Amino acid sequence: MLKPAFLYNQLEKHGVDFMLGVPDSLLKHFGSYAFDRGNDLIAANEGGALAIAAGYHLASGKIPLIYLQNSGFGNIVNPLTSLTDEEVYSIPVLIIVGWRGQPGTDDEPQHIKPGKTQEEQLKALGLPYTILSSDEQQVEKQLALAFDTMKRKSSPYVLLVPPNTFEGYTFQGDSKEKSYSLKREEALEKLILKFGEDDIVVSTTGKTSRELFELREKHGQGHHRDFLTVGSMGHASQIALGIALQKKEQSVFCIDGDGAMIMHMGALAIIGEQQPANFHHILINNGAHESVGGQPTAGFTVDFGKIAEGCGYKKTFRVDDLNSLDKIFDDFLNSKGPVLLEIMTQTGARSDLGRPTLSPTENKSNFMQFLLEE
Ligand SMILES: Cc1ncc(C[n+]2csc(CCOP(=O)(O)OP(=O)(O)O)c2C)c(N)n1
Repeated sequence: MLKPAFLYNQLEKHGVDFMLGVPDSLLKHFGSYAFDRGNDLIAANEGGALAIAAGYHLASGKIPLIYLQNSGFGNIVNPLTSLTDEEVYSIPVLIIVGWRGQPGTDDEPQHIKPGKTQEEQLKALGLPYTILSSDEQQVEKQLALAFDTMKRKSSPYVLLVPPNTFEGYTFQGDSKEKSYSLKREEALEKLILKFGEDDIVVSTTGKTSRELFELREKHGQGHHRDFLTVGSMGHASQIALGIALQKKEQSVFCIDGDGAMIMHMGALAIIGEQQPANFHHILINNGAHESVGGQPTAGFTVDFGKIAEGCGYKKTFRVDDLNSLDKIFDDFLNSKGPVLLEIMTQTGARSDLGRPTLSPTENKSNFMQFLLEE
């Protein structure tokens, strides 16, 4: 296995002094190592990371590095093809991509298609790439070729990183980090006990949906009311909006994460503009991309309440303990939407947290049956 420090030092030898990205579970050891060494810029989304890197190159002439999970590859295709591409501005950027769903490995359904098509996508885009080795000598050679190619062609180069490439590294974290006493799972448990039989729930990507699934099991509530957004990070609120506009007689609850909300924050503007009266947006804000290693988001520096109000939400609430959640919940529920409830929590999850045992298509069928029944 490859030591994150080894790759980091090699990159520094090639003159890389600007690294940023969107966290990924496969790259968490490298990303955390880089973060702890001062590379503390986490982008809103992968396209944003590439654009920031392009700006850095324009201002320094040097080659930056971005890292991302292949789920987010779609988010960089636009700036890859219309900004950094050789036929446009021709900007060199080293792009490290965590290869979830690599053929021959076991992974969750939402990672199968991105994994299976990853190499074909790179070929179709004409992007030079290599599969990162875990052997140090090999890596040195691979980097020499990557930097030579980037300098020669003045365009991006991709290092694809298969599962289990990196040795472990324990994230030291952000010293600015605040801590709240409430756990995400405790907040979710309180919420599902408050939701009614007819309430529709759309939950965000990562551990929120996994915890929601297990809590429904624990309380014998069934899973038919929940749409688990296992992929498509940042889009849960727009799925919920699409539902809310059709199901005006039912309350729709979107349970979002701070990383996900920031990833596609424009969604709030459209919810505010559409004014769905039945739209109840719940943000679980732990200030981190907790599901993939805990690297910080801008969640604790953003005033989400003000943003939502500025976008046209009718009312916003913010709580950081179960008592306050209890007290304000009826007001939140009975307020005309769109409304936002921000729940401040700590990071962390149970080590034995499982994954949904229903497939996405089973989830969809049960959910649609619930939505379409008279
Ligand atoms: C487009 C995209 N980029 C990255 C990922 C990897 N990913 C899965 S969950 C997650 C973190 C989500 O953070 P947040 O919404 O704050 O929820 P938390 O994990 O903290 O509960 C990330 C980055 C992804 N699934 N899709």
